[in-house]
Amino acid sequence: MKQILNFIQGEYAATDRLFDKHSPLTGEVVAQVHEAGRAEVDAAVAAARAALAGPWGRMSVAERVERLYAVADGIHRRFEEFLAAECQDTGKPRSLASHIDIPRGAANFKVFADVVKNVPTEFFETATPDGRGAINYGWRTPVGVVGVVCPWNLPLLLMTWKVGPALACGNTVVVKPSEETPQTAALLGEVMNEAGIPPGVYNVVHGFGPDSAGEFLTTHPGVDAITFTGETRTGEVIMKAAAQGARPVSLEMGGKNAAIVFDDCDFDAAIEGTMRSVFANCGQVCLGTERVYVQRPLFERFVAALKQQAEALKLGVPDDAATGMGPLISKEHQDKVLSYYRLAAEEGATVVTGGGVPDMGAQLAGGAWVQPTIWTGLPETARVIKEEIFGPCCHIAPFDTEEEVLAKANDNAYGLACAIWTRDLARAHRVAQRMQVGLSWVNSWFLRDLRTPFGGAKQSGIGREGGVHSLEFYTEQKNVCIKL
Ligand code: NAD
Ligand code: 6OD
Repeated sequence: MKQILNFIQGEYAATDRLFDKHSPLTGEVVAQVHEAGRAEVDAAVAAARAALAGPWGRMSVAERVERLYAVADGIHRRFEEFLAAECQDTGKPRSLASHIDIPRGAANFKVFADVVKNVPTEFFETATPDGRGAINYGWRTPVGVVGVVCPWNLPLLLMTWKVGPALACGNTVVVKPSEETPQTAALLGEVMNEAGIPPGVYNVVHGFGPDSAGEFLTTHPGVDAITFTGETRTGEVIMKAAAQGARPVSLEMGGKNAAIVFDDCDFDAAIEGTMRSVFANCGQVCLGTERVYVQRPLFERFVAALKQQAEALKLGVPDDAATGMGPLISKEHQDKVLSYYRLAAEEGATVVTGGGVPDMGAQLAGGAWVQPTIWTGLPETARVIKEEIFGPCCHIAPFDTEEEVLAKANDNAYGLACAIWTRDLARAHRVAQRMQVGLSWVNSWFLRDLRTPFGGAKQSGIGREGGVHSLEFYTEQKNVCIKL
């Protein structure tokens, strides 16, 4: 059986507490993961702290940048291994992981290396009473040991989205991957060694949240800052943990994102984009759409077209090039999504398509499969409209006016992202600016430029990462004032 080990001080570390990793495709055990206890978390944090004082802490920005480029190259060189590991852990189509997850894993190192290489510093010339003046400049130092707690939906992408900028800024990290997706974080340890990243700079501890590696890491006094991606409820717990020692947190959390389709849109583009935003990664994307609002003249046509395309989606295994959608991450998550499928019916939804479990044949019967699902007819107060489901499903509702749709789309506790489909440029700006979200896409979805501020409003997050915004979190900026 494949063994997934912790990675501490540049070496793989076994423990005597093993848990099973199940395939989302079949339910069978595909690996055993070595759970880190307090001792391993202590060792990882100690290694990360020691590395701050070692060669890593003394490296110039240029030297760090070269090594981060080498990490990016290493991911590309071992692309097939990362791809196989990610697909085995998540069950997602190879076509998706090879276009998004793995290339972004490499890009997250390259882009943030470029950011730190090119970022200017603040400089002020200051008048003094004696007329000689002073100069002031900003100087960035690493925050120290960063605890990185990750979800399972885009494992390598979201982990490196934190580790890339953290290392670029000179920090060291202890990563806690999701218990569902331990493999790519562990594999990255080898790449770090090959790229000449000193031991202790990148550490990985496996396990769960409460009373396990997640809690041990986030409550550890040796951790200077915590960056987290996951559910809002977990983020609240982590924020409390970070309060001990007044440590900074960056929280990227849940969403219940709206798509707004105006009747002047490019219809085919809106359907294509909405198909991706609802069903990509089996709906397990924090930025994904679960609420679609369509202007009334287009409503019936839109529902019919989305239904037709959802029914044409081929569910299948990662290696089949025809696969458009894989399974959910786990049986536990399948239970959650199916409970919302039942709730939608109880709340009075019309099921346009789906709503249950597909027949995948005997070989895949143990997997976490659900049907792509579309509903109409729910009141805005329904829980299915309000709560994050994180599955391949959406509710479509008609609207008449811009004011009406803004009020509906904004009436939610989350505020992560939205997608607006219109050819009216003035309206696009108006609506994008009035949406209470961190990211408004117009005529697109998941079109990413890593230099832009990324994060959520309301209960979707605290803080912004991306480009120079990541430096705000991963560095301590001091003012140096020199009297001339
Ligand atoms: P989760 O909150 O259940 O788990 C995330 C991580 O936190 C896991 O590693 C888990 O082990 C750990 N954890 C759980 N409880 C903990 C605790 N008490 N202390 C410390 N660590 C703990 O989230 P998930 O189910 O893995 O991911 C899905 C969620 O993530 C969805 O809500 C989704 O919207 C959100 N998400 C948000 C973004 C974003 O950028 N805003 C991106 C991806 C996913
Ligand atoms: O693209 C990114 O940088 C990012 N953080 C995406 C988040 C996706 C959520 O599932």
